[in-house]
Amino acid sequence: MWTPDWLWETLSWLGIGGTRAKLLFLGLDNAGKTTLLHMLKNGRATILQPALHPTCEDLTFGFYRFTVYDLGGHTQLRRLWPDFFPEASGVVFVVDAADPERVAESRVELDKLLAKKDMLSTPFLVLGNKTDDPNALSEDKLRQKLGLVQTTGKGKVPLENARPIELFMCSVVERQGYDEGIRWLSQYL
Ligand SMILES: Nc1nc2c(ncn2[C@@H]2O[C@H](COP(=O)(O)OP(=O)(O)OP(=O)(O)O)[C@@H](O)[C@H]2O)c(=O)[nH]1
Ligand SMILES: [Mg+2]
Repeated sequence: MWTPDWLWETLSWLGIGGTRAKLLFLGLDNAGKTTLLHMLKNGRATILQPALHPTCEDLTFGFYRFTVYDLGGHTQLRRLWPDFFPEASGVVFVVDAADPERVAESRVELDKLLAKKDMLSTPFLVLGNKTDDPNALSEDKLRQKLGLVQTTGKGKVPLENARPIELFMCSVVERQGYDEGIRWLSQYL
């Protein structure tokens, strides 16, 4: 069962716990990484330019405090991603579910990340973003296309030997779905 929000917030306010985990926001350009970061930090979506360089923000999410590295998804910026792997407590990999033609490219990048030696036990939250868009793939279709058929499970699942990985569908602009995903990820940090 989930810890209720009020308890997390009270513990955080009392300064009990509240580890600062390092999260990497990864995924193709235009997936919605920076929109998510701004929503988590400021509670609203801002009009944003594509990333020109990696950025870093501290934020609080209930009981947890995160340092988030938003690394930018353009091809040139993807080359910088490995520099951040050794530090990562967890990865949030954002996929534009409303751009089915680029899901295969997302899968290539995701598979490369999952195979990296320095992240073999790093938990991965995959967010299928933009469910508000009528072109968005269903969760089942996105799972198939990303090869995420056998995943950890969405509940509070005990850590076994396998790396935790799960797909959550979301719409950042409509503030839906990502909270559950980040809560899920937090239990493994
Ligand atoms: N419809 C819809 N659009 C979204 C959503 N989230 C983000 N967007 C839009 O997607 C576009 C790209 O968002 P960004 O957050 O800049 O994408 P990014 O992943 O940071 O891209 P790079 O910085 O290039 O790596 C913007 O026009 C956002 O407004 C969503 O939930 N629904
Ligand atoms: Mg960005």
